[in-house]
Amino acid sequence: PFQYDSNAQCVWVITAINTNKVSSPSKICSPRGATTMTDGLSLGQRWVQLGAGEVIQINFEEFDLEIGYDTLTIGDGGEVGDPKTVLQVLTGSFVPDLIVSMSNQMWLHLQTDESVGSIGFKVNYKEIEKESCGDPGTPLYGIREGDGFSNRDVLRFECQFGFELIGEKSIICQENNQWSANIPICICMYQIFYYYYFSYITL
Ligand SMILES: [Ca+2]
Repeated sequence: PFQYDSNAQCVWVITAINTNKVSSPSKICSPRGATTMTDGLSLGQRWVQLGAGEVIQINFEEFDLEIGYDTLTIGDGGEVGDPKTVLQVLTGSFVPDLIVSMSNQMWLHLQTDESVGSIGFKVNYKEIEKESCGDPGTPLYGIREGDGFSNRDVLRFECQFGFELIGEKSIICQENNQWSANIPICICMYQIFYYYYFSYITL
């Protein structure tokens, strides 16, 4: 992770060039913090090996922006900032498991205000098959039923004995290549009280 700068405007565009290569993201940063931002992305970048993919999948290893004031907007295609193409506007520390574009391009736009930074974000990106939402993984201590990640595929989740499921029991891959929800989490019964307690005090 990196400490991002205040008053920064940064843009990255990720492009799937052909069936086995994703371009290095092009990036424009202004007015300050250019080098920092580049480092932020390159830290998490992963090159796609091979594949017949045509859309871009990203997932965040780390994410924390000053909630409500610093935002990362993610959009489909190459028209940076076009409101019609916005997929997600992220702030704070809650992020989707995966975000997938519908075209072969995805843009990321970081905007920060004049004060208070945070750790920033670390993102991995790769190319996946089109009309797919990508593999969201399986919850720790959980069991997943279903292994299709294409549009209209459904994944169902259960937790191992002694663990309680928090979140959605099933999720569907929507036509816009986004899962209908994050995968659930499985937590030990004893920890449930603390989970809700801490959720409460952090709100
Ligand atoms: Ca800020």
